[in-house]
Amino acid sequence: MSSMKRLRKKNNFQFSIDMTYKRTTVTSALPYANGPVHIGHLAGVYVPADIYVRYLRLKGEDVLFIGGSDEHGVPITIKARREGVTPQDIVDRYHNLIKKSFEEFGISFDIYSRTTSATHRQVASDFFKTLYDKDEFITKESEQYYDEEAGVFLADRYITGECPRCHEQGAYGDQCEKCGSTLSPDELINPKSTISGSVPVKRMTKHWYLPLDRHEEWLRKWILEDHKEWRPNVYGQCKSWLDMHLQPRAVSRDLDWGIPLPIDNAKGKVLYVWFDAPIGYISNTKELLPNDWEKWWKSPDTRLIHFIGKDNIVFHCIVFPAMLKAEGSFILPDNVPANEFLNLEGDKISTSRNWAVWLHEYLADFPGKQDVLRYVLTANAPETKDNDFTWRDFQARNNNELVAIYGNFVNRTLVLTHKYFEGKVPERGELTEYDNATLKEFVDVKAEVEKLLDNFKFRDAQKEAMNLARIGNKYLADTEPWKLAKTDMGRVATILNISLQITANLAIAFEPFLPFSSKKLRDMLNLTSWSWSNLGSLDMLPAGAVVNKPELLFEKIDDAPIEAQIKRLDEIKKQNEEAKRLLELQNFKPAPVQENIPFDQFEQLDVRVGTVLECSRVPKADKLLQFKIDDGMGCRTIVSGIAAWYNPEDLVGKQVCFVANFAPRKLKGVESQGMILSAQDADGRLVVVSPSASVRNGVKVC
Ligand code: B3M
Ligand code: ZN
Repeated sequence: MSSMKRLRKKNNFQFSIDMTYKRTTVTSALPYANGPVHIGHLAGVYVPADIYVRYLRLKGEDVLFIGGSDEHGVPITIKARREGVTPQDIVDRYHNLIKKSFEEFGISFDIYSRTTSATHRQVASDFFKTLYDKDEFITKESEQYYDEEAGVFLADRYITGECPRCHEQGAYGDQCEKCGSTLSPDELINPKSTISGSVPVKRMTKHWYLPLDRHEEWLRKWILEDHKEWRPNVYGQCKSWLDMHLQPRAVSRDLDWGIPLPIDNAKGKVLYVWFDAPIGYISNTKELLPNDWEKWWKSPDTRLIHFIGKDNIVFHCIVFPAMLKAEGSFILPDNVPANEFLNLEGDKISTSRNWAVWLHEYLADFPGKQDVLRYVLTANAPETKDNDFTWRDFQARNNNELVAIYGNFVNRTLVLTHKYFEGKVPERGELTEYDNATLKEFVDVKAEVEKLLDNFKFRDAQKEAMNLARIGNKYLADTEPWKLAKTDMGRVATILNISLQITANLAIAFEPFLPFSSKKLRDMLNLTSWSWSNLGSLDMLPAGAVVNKPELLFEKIDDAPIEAQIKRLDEIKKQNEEAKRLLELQNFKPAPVQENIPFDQFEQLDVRVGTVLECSRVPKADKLLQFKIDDGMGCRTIVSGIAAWYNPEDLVGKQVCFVANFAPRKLKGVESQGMILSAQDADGRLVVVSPSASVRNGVKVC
């Protein structure tokens, strides 16, 4: 039986309680099998889950790590339709790619299965049926959009139209991607079905709902009172949901892709993807342990931990627990350490805009460097707020931390051991005060790493592990064994013995974080048995044991591959901007014509032609150009906001049209005596208006 002290916050002071448990079930969100996985997935969910599981395993605890692909839902059917293949083709393709990426990055699932498996279909059906038989659902009839040509009900994503807020064309029935508003299909102006292009009609349909309102009371107590130790972002999101009060949630859909409702009179209905997906955790456990799965889900001495991203909080903290409770025989999650999002070079990661670092591409570009990415993603883990991944930071952390601190210490220790002791661990003599002080620091690190890992603070825990390497590096630098070699080999032996023990400790401390490097290091040290309890021990390598010649644990990363990545992203950004511009041009509709005016009102406007004599940028104003115009009477200065679209020298000598009778006004300290006329294109570009043939400067435009 393992026991752990857990900090809980109550009434603003912290107290700890003793909890005992026998085993831990760890799940990580099931990624949708409609695209490859990227660094955001790894940083947000899979690396932290894997660190935690490896840590528990090292401690000798009983733990099961469950993963799998989420293979239902509308986006998969849309992708299939677009490519002219079946949804099964799509999920087969991506399930295998995702599974392989996780394996390559050392995400040590006990099982990675999928929600199209036969076991899952059965488990999810049975789960629904149990709730149905227990009267845990209600049904409601409502009007939904229906495509009469295609003969199907339309999921919100299948309806597009004009956004009622920003008037963007092509907004979806659930969201406008331009302005980010959450929409309902009813709000769209001129809705159209994306399947047939026809105008959808409303039709009555019946659905099954989980009445979350019935569960509100116990959820409120269970989360808000009993789980104050949950991360503030998780607790806060739950609180705001509960404060708004819970509504019944539909658990069925009219769709031909998914798990059919296992009841009569429900033809064409499947389980809503968010109903079946979390049950996937259970099915995958059952697939792995057909005869022994129940204790991992039903035994009160099992802890259940869900690793997820912030967009999945409500499903894991409110909806799934309500499902489990309604079923009646399951335990509830003990903690849900959800992360915020990871951005890439300052912008939100986006699959549709290809703004991501895909794991399979990373591995092709940086073969063998899985641990470097794991390290950098944990160092920047978005645990409390959104965080940013940049290639420069990636390079700096590799070169200045992994290579310069961890790798350097290990390498120096092993090189010196081979130089002075032929690769054998030397005897340790009497310890000095300085040795003892170093060892004390290093034992403290163990306690600190543990406390942090127990509280899901992976980023700080890794920092502490790196401190161990820092302590080692400093120890070697301060004791300088290479200088003592001529005079005091006994002392050199002690120093290297201690350094070697620290090295062995590093292999353990980093195993949850950097499993590939830890394995390499253990092999170098010929360390065959180890566990978390050895951490802090000074006797992992007995005197006389042989260590191998060092290989580099980490290699320096040069500028060239980093610049290549940055260039790739720059190109993607340019392509995205160009695509957006083309779309804007395509969707252009002329602005409505303004109200009529009398002719004399037009005559009041004095528009003339002049020649540009000089043109230059206005200092400290990146939008403005400053012109000297020959207006036929002399030279006038005009400032114009067209700098984004012109090189100043290209305009010199051109004739332009300008308004001559505006009162002068100062722009960024320059007095402008008029306004140059431009046409504004659909994408916002300004194009200067010129007469189609040369005319005298100063003539009027009429
Ligand atoms: N597939 C959403 C996501 O990938 C969803 C998670 C399911 S966890 C049961 O973000
Ligand atoms: Zn909009």
